[in-house]
Parts: sequence; structure tokens; C-alpha cells
Amino acid sequence: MTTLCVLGLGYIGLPTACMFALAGHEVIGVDPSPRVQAALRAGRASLDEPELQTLVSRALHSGRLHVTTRPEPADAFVIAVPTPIQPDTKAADLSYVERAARDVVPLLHPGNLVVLESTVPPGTTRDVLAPILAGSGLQPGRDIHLAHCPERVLPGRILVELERNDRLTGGLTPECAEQAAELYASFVKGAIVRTDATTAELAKVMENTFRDVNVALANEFALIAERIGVDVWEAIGLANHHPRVNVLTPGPGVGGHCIAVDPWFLVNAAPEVAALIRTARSVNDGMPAHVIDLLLRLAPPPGPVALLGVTYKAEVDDIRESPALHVAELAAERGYDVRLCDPHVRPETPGLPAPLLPLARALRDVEAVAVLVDHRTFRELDPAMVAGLVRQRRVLDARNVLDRDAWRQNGFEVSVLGASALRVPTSA
Ligand code: SAJ
Repeated sequence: MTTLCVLGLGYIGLPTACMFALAGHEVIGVDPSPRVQAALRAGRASLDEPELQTLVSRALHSGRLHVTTRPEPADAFVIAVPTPIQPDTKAADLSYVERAARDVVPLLHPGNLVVLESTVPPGTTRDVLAPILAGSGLQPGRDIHLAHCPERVLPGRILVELERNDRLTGGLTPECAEQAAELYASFVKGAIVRTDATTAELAKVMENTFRDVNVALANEFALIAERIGVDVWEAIGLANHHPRVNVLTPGPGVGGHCIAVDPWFLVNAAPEVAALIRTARSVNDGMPAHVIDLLLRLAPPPGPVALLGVTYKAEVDDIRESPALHVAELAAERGYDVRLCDPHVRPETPGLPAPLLPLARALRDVEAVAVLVDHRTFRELDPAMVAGLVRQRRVLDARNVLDRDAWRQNGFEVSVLGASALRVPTSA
């Protein structure tokens, strides 16, 4: 049994702290946010994630998860704080990591282990974290252990993947990697692979970049298919019959705090060679504007439109970097009277560009409906019900989740991203 201090109780830190507590460790969970504190002190999970409430209740009832606002002395410190990018320069904002490290410095003792879980540009553990920790007078790699153990869990499946996924422990030295591996072995059932810190950092960022580039390829296929008048969804299904091909799913863009962010860490590390990665980012970032083009062709402004879905993907409550939100902002700029609807998002959420309404109110009297997120509620929408509320029967499906025939039978004009032939303007 070890005493652990987990800094940051967000999407990664909170479930990780619970897993450690349930594995028998004494866990001090640290988060300065009054909202997180209030929720956890009331026994509630501060995030919407399947099964997280049960896990939090069990961890709190075990008596081994203690929630506080400041770090306390421990055998091991796990840093799981955000690493956003600066909007203008796209450079990593490491201020949360640096602050967490500085908070740990006065608490360090010989033999302590410090683990960084946050996704960071390659080199951060060695070149940024280690020098800060060395300010304690204890040398990382000699007097204390330091490792990068990147989180790899998929929002929506966090609990399952925390336990089952393979983990990397990237140590400042092989002994640091070993110490971190021993700690994570207390709850991880997947393989734990030891490496050095910078290689682990690169591997993690490569994983998310791989996905970003592949989504960009799917999105580019969708744009090409529209131009040549082919249904990309059928073509992707056919291509994926090939045993070594797995084209991903086109959509309104890539969001979330990981895949839309991490590739920039590589672009910034080697701008002169990261051309493919940068292009993929711009293809994905261009998709919301393409959705607006499709909407303009379906129903010109200033009519009222219902945009269904605000989160960055289905069945999560996270709106960070959400392409749906970006579509909503562009629609408002174009002069549409925008109504939003998302059962996973609270109406009082700050930063929404239009009112968030219950489904029936969002649909009433609109001139077009656009499905931007494939939440189950929207996949299962009854076209007859929608037909009874809207003023004009027009629907844009940016995720290809609606039964086109059923909607057409109910009198809808249906536009589907990747399957709506674009008339390409000619210069002649
Ligand atoms: N998306 C598409 N088409 C696809 C797949 C995704 O448009 O075929 C879009 C989604 O709608 C969403 C975005 O991409 O807007 C990202 O969604 P996601 O489900 O691909 O990934 P995240 O951001 O929820 O989680 C990713 C995962 N990384 C990989 O799959 C390589 C997860 O395992 C990581 O732990 C997580 O990033 C992270 O925290 O780094």
C-alpha cells in the first residue's frame, strides 16, 4: 500500500484516483475547482461518464479517497492536469503542469515517484518537469523517480479502458520506468510497457495524430465524393471490405481536448517536416464551414434552424473544441436564427452561441434541422414527429445517422454530408 497524491480530478485524474483507491492505496485527490470540490464532497461525480458515479461512490465509501484543494506529502504524485494549446500560436500551454510540479516540490522526499499523465510535447518530462522538481534539492532519476505514463482512455469508455488498455511507463531512467510500472500494475490488467520518458511522450502524441490524419482523410474523401456525385458512405463501406483498409468516419470535424490539440505538439516540434499533420489539421478544421455550405444550399438565412448536438462527439458532455459548436457560431454569423439542442449539455453552460432548448422547442417552426452529433436521441428521431413541428421539412445529416428513406417518405428534403452532390462553380 502506497500513499498517492493525484493532482487534477478531471476526465483522467478522477477515475484514476478512484482506481488507485479501490486497488488499496490511500489517495489524496487534489483539485482547486469549487465545482469539483462541491460535487465530490456531496458524493457526486463531477463529470458525466458511464459508470463513473458508481466508481466514485465506491472509492469514497472505501474511505481511501480523500478530496482536497492542496497537495499533501505522499509516496507518489500523479499529475493529470490539462495541457491546452494557445489559440493564436498553437504552442502547448504547460502552465498547469508547471504549477502542479511547483506545488509538489516542497513535499518531495528521497524515494518519491512523480508521474506525469497529461499529454505533452515530447521532451517535457526531461526538459521542463525534471528541472522544476530538481528545485527541491533532490535529483530526478537519482534521488526521486520521474516518469511519463500517458493516459490512453476513450471518453465514453474510460472505466473499461483504464483497466484493460496497455500502458506505457516512460522513465527518466529504467528504474523510474520500473517504479511507475509497479504502481500501475495495481489496477491495470493490460500490458505495461517500459520505455524512456521522451519516447513515451512521442508515442502518445503519435497515437492521437494517427487518428486525426485518418479522420482528415475520411473527410477529404467526403468532399471529393460530393464533387463527383458519389455517396461516400457507400464507397467507404466498399473500400473497407479490403482486408488492410479501414477508412474512418467523415463528419463535421474533429473536436475534444486531445485529437484536435495534440498534433500541434508535433507540428511545433518540427514545423518544416510536419506538412501532412498540419494539412490534416486544416482539413478537419475546415469541416464546420463545409457544413455551413451544405446548410446554405438547403435553407438560406435568416430562417430559424435547429442544430442538434453541441458536444464534440456522441454520448459525452464535453464541448471543448467541439466542431458542432463551431458550426453554431458560423451559422449565427451567417444570420441564421439558431436554436441548439443537446440532452448532454446544461442550458446555462457558458460560451454557447445560441439558446439551448429542449427538443420540441428547438424544432418548432424551424426551416431546417441539422444533426451535428450522433447522440442516440438524435439517431432515433422520429421523422413524423419532427414533421409535425417544423415549418419547412429540410434536414441536413452531418453524421449519416438518419434513415434517409424514412425521412424522405415523411416529406423531407434530405442532405447528407459526403453524399450531397455539390455543383462546383466554374470560372468560365
Ligand atoms: N471523429 C470523426 N470520425 C471518426 C472518429 C472520430 O469525425 O471516425 C471525431 C469525433 O467526432 C470527435 C473527434 O474525432 O470530434 C475525436 O473523437 P475520438 O472518439 O476519436 O477520440 P477522443 O478525443 O474522444 O479520445 C482520443 C483517443 N485516442 C485515440 O483513439 C488514438 C483516446 O484513446 C485518448 O486517450 C484520448 O484521445 C486522449 O485523451 O488523448
